[in-house]
Amino acid sequence: MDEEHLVAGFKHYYGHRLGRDEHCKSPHYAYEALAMVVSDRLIERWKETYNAYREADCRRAFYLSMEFLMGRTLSNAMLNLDINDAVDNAMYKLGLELEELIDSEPDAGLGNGGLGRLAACFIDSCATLQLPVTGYGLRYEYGMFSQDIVNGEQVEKPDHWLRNGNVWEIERPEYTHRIKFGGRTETHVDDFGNKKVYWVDTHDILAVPFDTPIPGYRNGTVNTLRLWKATATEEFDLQEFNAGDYAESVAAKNTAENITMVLYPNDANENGKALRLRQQYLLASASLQDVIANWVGRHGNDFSEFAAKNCFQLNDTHPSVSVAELMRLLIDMYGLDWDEAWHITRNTMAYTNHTLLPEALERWPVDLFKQLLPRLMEIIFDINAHFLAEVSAHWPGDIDRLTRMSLIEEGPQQQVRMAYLAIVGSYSVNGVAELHSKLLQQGLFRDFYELWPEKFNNKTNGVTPRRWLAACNPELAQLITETIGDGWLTDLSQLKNLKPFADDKAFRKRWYQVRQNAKERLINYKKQEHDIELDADALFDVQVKRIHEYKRQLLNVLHVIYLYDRIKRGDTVDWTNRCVLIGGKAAPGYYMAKKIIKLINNVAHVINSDPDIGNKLKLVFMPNYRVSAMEKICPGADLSEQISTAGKEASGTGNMKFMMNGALTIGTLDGANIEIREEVGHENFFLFGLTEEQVEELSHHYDPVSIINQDEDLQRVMNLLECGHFNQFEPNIFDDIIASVKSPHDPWMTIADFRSYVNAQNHVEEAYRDKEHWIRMSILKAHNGFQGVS
Ligand code: B0W
Repeated sequence: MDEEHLVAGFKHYYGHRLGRDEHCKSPHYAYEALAMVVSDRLIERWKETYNAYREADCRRAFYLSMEFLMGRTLSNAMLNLDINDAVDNAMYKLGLELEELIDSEPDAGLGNGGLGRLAACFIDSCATLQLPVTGYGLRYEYGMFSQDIVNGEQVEKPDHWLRNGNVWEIERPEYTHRIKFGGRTETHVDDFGNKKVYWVDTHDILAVPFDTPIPGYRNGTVNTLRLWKATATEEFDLQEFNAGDYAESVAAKNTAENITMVLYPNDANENGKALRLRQQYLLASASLQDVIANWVGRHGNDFSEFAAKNCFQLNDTHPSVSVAELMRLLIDMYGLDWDEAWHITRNTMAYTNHTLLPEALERWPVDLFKQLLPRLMEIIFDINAHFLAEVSAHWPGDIDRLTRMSLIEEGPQQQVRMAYLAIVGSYSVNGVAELHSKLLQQGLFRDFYELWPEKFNNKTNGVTPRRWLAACNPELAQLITETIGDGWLTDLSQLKNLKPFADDKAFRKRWYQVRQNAKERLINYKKQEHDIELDADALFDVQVKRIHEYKRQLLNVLHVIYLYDRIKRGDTVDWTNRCVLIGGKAAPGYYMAKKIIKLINNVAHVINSDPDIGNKLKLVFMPNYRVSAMEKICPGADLSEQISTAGKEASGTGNMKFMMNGALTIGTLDGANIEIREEVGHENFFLFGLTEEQVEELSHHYDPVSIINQDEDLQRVMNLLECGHFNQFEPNIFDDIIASVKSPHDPWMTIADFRSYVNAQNHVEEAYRDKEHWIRMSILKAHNGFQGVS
């Protein structure tokens, strides 16, 4: 771990493994050599952790997720191994800039947004808590697309993150599993009357695992993230080859490998492609076979203790075909009877729901299921038959309820309701914030809650303070550690010990200075991409997250236009300079989200090029928002925008990252905002907007046009939009946006919350002008110790 060994290791890899010398100018190879040196230091601990869990024979959990939004690995690994300073010195000796090497690592962007990042934060925290948790996911060749902005519009570019290899992963072909698709089932009854089903004539592929080490924080533990890559089976190649069709054989290989080629970029949006179902089944089947093979290796075919020793956490419904797959493996492959297998399944599966949005609730057509996974479809029908019998026994004669609760939705096209399959097959169902869990119980899953109230619970999301404070904002982390010690890194509640220091003038001064430095770094980071001057004294008002109507980036833009209009009218007494930074990707097929990006860019262009506006107001769209960008952005924000329509954002986790770094929040009573506000104190949170109940009530008689007519400021904002002020040479391009906010059916009720949002923003400005007061709030906000599950 010391400097000399790090230097020697680096030289060895750089010169002998990568074959580079001092003539090589690309920082990429230096990054690779350093990553190899650091990775070496994880391997022994990794093996030891594996053996320790084996010996302890404790209960193990497997986090099944279609997304792991890991971001970069190097700086997190260095932090957790406690070798930051040694590496820094070693690189200095070698004449290298550590920062530049860190920035050479491509993000592992194997996720869309909050759901994928939550999976990444969880496995990090589990390693720190020394919990025996393994992540199972897919090794997409192409991660989340990279976003360019051309003429104000989003252009997607494929993200071939593995192009230059991946130093952190280890291929483990010895744990390959075979996955079946297609074919048909045959039922045989033996001489004793026992029924056995065979799934035959299948087109198989292989799932090959690649393991990534997940180090805990300075505790010797290294857990595993195992990602599956799809490949063709060998005999498939051979058959075709012998038939003389070499080219056909290679093409078939491609078809198999396509399955893990690309991440679907549809965050909380419709997703109905057969390839996606193949991905889901591959994840479910490979992971379950893996755990079972390990079990059988140790216990033979005795599954009596399996449920007591294993649990599978389903990250939303995406891996929920696991419920049926575990039944198939136990019954068809290991000869258990239905009741035994069902008992095991129901005691090992747990399901986390992440959204109430109807468009994100997965349903698969029965026909597609039958064709792709015929055996699984039979099992789902059987599960449904048993389940509906249970419902009938509970509510005799209640046909409506049977129809509502059936795993199969009837209609012109029968569909499998994946959320219901997950609930029926699990012992635990949780939402991700208190409000969200309550709404699940009272609304979406009400029938199921009435049947099994004991299954339902809440686990409010959390984020890892190692990546989101210690690693991304070392200066602030250092100040905190100097003040209250370093216990907060593994026990966030200790941050409350900072509270008395909010009254200490010298501490406030240092806090302010550290935050200003972070703003300067953010300004420099932005300057590399944009040629725009931002003023570090201005209020940095940031909204970064996926672009979605419910998250209401539009409300933010309406407020910016309102400020612009005020400046133009000379209404600038007691003005607070403000830089509004917005970033996020739109699902490629989401028309309105893409329009919103275009609007932000057009409004930004008008404002930033108007000499009347100057430093009073800037609007910047930050392209290609991703994990590594957030690590640069969140330390430099003053204000975090969490402004979703109440009841729509299940939790939100960006809010937590900003608050740890000392930003204040403007937000609605939605998702985890509610709990954050309780923790930090109402006076340290800028609240606005309708409550979830008010949204629901208003939806019956919502009349945005009359709201506009009664509000002069809003009228002016709408006039600017409607007269084409922001699209002078692009007529009508924003008509759909204008129509959507003016529609009485607008589910996001942007207009309804405009006035209270503007008022809350006025309070923000007032508070920001009182510097001492703002710093106090920043300290209290960051450090009242909000702690979700992290
Ligand atoms: C993500 C992807 C897909 C898909 O690819 O089909 C579907 C749904 C999601 C999704 N993401 N559903 N909810 C989320 C976000 O999850 C995080 C973590 O719990 C929450 O903080 C967000 O509020 C929620 O929108």
